Amino acid sequence: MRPLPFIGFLAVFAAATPALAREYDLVIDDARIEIAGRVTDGMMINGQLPGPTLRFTEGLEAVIHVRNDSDAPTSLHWHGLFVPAEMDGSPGFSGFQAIQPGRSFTYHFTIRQHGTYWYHSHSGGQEQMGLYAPLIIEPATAETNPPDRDYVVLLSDFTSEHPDRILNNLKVDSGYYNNYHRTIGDFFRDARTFGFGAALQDRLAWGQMRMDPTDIADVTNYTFLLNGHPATDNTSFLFRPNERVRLRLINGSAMTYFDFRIPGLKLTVVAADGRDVEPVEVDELRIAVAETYDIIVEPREDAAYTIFAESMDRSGYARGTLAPRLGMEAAIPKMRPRAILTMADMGMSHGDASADMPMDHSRMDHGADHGAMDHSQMGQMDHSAMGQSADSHQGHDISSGLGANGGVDGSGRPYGWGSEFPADARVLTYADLASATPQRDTRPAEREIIVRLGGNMERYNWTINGQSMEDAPPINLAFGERARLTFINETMMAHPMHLHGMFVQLENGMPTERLPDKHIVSVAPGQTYSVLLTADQPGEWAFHCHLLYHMNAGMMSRVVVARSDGQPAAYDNANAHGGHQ
Ligand SMILES: [Cu+2]
Repeated sequence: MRPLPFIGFLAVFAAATPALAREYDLVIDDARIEIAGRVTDGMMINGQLPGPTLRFTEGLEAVIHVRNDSDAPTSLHWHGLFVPAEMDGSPGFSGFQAIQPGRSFTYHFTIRQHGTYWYHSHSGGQEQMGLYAPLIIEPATAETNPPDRDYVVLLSDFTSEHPDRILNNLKVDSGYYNNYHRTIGDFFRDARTFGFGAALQDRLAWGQMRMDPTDIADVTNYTFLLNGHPATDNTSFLFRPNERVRLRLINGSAMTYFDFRIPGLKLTVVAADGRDVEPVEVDELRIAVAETYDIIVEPREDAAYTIFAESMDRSGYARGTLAPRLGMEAAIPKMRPRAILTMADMGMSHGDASADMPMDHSRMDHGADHGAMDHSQMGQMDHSAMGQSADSHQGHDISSGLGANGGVDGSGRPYGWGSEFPADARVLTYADLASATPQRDTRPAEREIIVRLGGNMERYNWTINGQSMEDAPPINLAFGERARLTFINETMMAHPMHLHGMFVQLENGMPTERLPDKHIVSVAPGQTYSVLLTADQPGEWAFHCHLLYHMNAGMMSRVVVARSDGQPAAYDNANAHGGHQ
C-alpha cells in the first residue's frame, strides 16, 4: 500500500498522562489510496491503512481523541466493546452525533474486557473507504501460558469504487456484481443430472424468490488485503520452529466472508469475538464479516507456511506467510470451487424436485414451518411477529444448523452452504464453541423476540422483521431482562448480525453455563439460530447486519435497554463527558 501525498497529520502517539489511562490521538483524513495498481479516493486514520492498532489493558481508562480533518462527517465505533452508550460512536444512537469536519471528539471509557477487537467508522460507506483498524486488549492479570509470538492478521476488501456508487449500482440491479449467474448450459447439465422436471422446478423456485443460487456475495471485484497489503506483497510473520504463535484474526471487510487456513498447520481456536473459548483444533474456519478469532499455531518445521484466506465467493484471496526468515514463500493453494446453494438451504421442498435434487434431508424438518412458505411471499415479512413469543421456535435446537452442510453432486460440483470444504477437513462450526469461563447469568429467557432477516432484491432493500431502518420500531428491553432473540434468515445470504454494547450467548447445544459469547452471529442462509441476552447495558444500541451494503440498505434496527433508574435510555451527548470541542 502506498498512500499518495495528501494534506493531513502524521501519526501522533501520546504517552499515557494519568497513571491509569491510555491516551491516543487519532486524525481522520481524506486520502488517495493506491493498492495493487488500483487508486481510490479513500479515508485513513493517522495516514495509515488499516489505522493504527490501539492497545489497552483491561481495567484501565481509554482516552481517545479523534479529530476530523476530512470533508465529511465521521465517527469511530469500538466494535465489541462494553462502553457507555454515548461513547459507542454510532451516529443517531444514544445521542451520539457524527464528528463534523474540522471538529474533534474525545471518547473515554473504562476497559472492561480483554481480547481481540477492532474499530471502524459507522458513517455511510467510510468503513469500506479505509476507516478500520485493530484494537487489542491485554488481560488484567498476565496470561499463564502466553504464546511466543503474537500477531494481528486483519483481513479486508478494497475496491476503487466509491461505496455510494456501489450501493447505487445494487439498487439499480441487485445482480450488478454477480458475474456468476448460471447459464442455460448449467440448466441442461442439471436436467441431465437430476431430470428435466427437477431442474425446471428449481429454476422456477429461484425465480419466484427473485434470488439467485449463485448469490453468495453481492459485491465482487475486490482486492483482498491482509494488514492492508495485497497477496502479492507476501506479508510475512516470523517464527522459530516449535514456537507457539498467536494469530489474532479480524475480518474487517465490508462485505467479504473468508475461508481461512494455513496448509500444513492445525489451527487451535482459543477465542471468538474477543472472548476466550475452550481450545478447539481445526484445519480451517470460515470467518464472517466483523468476527474475530484468536488461533494458536505451532509450526515445527524450519519452513514457510502460507496464510491463506480465500473469499467465500472465490473471487480472490488474501495471503501472507509464516516464515523462519524474511523473503520465504510457500506454495499458494488453488482456490476451490464455490458452492451452488439449493432450495434445501432454504429448508424448502418443491414438489417432485425434492426427491431428485441433492438435498440434505436431515435438515428438512429443521425448517419445517418455512417449508410451508409460499416462495412468492419471500420478501414480505410478518410484521406481527415482532416481540411476540413464537412457540414453534421456543428452545429451538440450532446446533444441527451450525455445521458445514451440503454435499457434492455427481459431477463433483459442491452444493449447499459450507460444502466447499474438503471432506477430510475439520472445519470450525459454531457448535464447537464453548465459553472458557462460566456464564454468570444462566436464567432461562423470560420472552422470545423474533428477528426475521429478509430482503427484496428488486429494490435491494434488506429488512429486519419486514422493515427498513427508517420504519422499524425499536426492540425495547427492560434493564436486567433475560430475552431470547431468534433469528430467522429468510434469504439466500448469510447475515452477520451485530448487536452493539452487549454480548449475546449463542444457543449452540452447549450447556447453558458454557454457551459462547458472541457479538456477531452469522446466520446461515435459510437457517434459524437463537441467542440469549441479558439486557444489562443501558442505552439505545445499534443492531444490524454487518454487511455494509445490507446495513446501508435498511438492515438495521435499534435495541433500547431501559436504565435501572427508570430514566430514558437514550443519552444526550451534549451533557456527556466527552463533548465536542
Ligand atoms: Cu445482511
